Amino acid sequence: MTDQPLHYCVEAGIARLTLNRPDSLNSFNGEMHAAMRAALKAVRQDKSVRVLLLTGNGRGFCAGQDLSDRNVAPGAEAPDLGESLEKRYNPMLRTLRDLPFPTVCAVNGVAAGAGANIALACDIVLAARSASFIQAFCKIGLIPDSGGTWSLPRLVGMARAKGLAMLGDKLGAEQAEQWGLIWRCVDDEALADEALSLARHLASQPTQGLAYIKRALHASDDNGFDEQLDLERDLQRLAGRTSDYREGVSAFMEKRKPEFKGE
Ligand code: T3D
Repeated sequence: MTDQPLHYCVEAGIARLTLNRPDSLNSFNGEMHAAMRAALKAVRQDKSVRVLLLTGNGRGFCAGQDLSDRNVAPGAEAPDLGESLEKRYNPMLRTLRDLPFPTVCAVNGVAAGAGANIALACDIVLAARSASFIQAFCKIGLIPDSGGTWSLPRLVGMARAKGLAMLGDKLGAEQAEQWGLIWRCVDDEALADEALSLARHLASQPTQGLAYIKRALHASDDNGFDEQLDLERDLQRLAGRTSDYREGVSAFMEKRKPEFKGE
């Protein structure tokens, strides 16, 4: 690993992003935000990318905002945290959530504050058994951001969302799986391999179809049943026009393994 705050590479359709400020548990400072912004822009523009795999280097996944970047000395002007969200966190979260292919997060250690909610914004979250999720915001007088107030009640229900957000307790990966906060918890030593093999599998699937699944599930947050049926009709129409649909049906009929191109 170099000392760049973020490592980014694309290989075999998988864009791999690794947060790399291990001494501060990969917390976000201005430099890391800039690197993330550039990497997400590159990911969106690279037509070869079919999956994003996000993880962290060292013993933590991400501890959210780098608090050493905030001047809270007596008499110092209060920082405009709204501006920080508007300019940095919110665009990152919007881009991450809207990527037109699956995003996988391999939570290798503690995920706290914005770090927890960045992980939860990914489509499929795997966590090492020793990892944990902490809505640390309340402990410093803040509210869960990076989509936390939106995703937590949807993932675990309001009672647990309130407990997590207002108590800021550490939620272990096993319990996070049991509560439905994440997809799966795996042994620490298996995390990297499992995440990569999941990413490889997804990269070999009908990417356009997966993008439509994502769009439909996201839209279900706002739609009523009728609107959702209409959306399913429209997206299925588009899915039925992809070459991967043809390939899927042909392969089934010919009793062979499909070769999806992501188109
Ligand atoms: O400001 C805005 O722009 C608004 C947006 C806010 C978004 C947010 O994310 S607000 C929430 C910020 N994050 C936190 O409040 C979490 C702070 N960290 C912790 O509570 C703990 O570090 C953990 C529970 C995550 C892990 O605890 P532990 O005991 O495993 O590790 P540690 O010893 O506390 O941390 C290890 C090192 O990382 C340590 O540095 P040192 O002493 O070895 O030099 C610690 O200071 C540093 N570190 C951890 N988190 C942060 C951090 N340094 C700066 N900022 C951090 N967030």
